[in-house]
Amino acid sequence: MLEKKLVTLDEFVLEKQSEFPFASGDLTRLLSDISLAAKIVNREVNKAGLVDIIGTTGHNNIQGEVVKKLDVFANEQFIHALTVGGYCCGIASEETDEYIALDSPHARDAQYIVCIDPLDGSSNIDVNVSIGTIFSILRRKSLTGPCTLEDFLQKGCEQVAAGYVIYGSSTMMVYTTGKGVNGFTLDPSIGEFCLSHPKIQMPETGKTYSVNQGYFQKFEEGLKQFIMWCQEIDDDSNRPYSLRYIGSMVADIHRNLITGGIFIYPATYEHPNGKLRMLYECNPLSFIVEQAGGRATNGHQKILELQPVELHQRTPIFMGSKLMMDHVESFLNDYASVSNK
Ligand code: AHM
Ligand code: MG
Repeated sequence: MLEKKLVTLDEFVLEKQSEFPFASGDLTRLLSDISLAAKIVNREVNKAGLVDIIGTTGHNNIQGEVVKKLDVFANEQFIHALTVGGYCCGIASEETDEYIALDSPHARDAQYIVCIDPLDGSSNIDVNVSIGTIFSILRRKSLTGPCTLEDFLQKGCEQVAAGYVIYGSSTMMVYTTGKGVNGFTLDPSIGEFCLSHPKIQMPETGKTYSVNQGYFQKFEEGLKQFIMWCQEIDDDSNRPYSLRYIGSMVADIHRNLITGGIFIYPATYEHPNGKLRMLYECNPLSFIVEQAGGRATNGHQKILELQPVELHQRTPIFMGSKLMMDHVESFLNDYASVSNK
């Protein structure tokens, strides 16, 4: 019997390049730079528990190298890979206050901008729970020379590509270039991401809602009502739903993408813009969810249509299976006039 041929991420991306007329190959190389950095980060994530044995932040490890906090390490790896690659002219990272304009002769005139959260779910790093990397790729607006802030402040619908890496029970990279969503699992024995989840489609509805319910009292009335509705017993709609909240957005979204569900990080009365960042958390994951057939909004407007005005802007976010999104939005609308506090 013939064995099925493994398709690696690099092969797949290269093959798909032909779907874009006049493609220069730069996006292909950019994705390859990101996946290389992800493999290096994955190696360190897998060793995270050994930090207690070989030293902690600021201490020397056995090789005499300084051991860094993983999120700092991940940030450096992605920035390094993108800088030496030379296929993007600027990077915005959750870990750096200002954007980085790359100024090597090649990078200055590169066409792409990358927004990245190098290691999301940082509170889970020390406790062996899944964490992730999220990235968004935009085409620059300025024509040439060093990139500008305006190059970063683009609506999510302008994204050329977006993806995430989940460092979980296995490591996966999931990405879209606006023609569906595909997932690749890292085979550690050959060090390659291999196509494992082609054409991911999010189920129209699910049985899972993901929200930090500890903050229930701080939510707007419509959301409280939706959560109580999720908990009601109703055989026809398969309720009560299950609450699953990992506190790592990538992991919560990944599960919901595969099995159906809704993820919510809403406004609270203290934080009207919620917690999550538009450019490198909400936009890329919304692009993926929409490409897989789901929806993503701030409760009222599509995330991908919001105009960012600052680099680290936050937005409330609701994203998931279509029918569950319809339900939550109708609760939000019905109770819109009930004041919070
Ligand atoms: P981080 O970028 O500091 O890691 O924060 C983002 C994370 C998300 O992955 C997750 O959904 C959320 O913060 C959890 O926040 P909370 O603990 O408030 O529920
Ligand atoms: Mg983050």
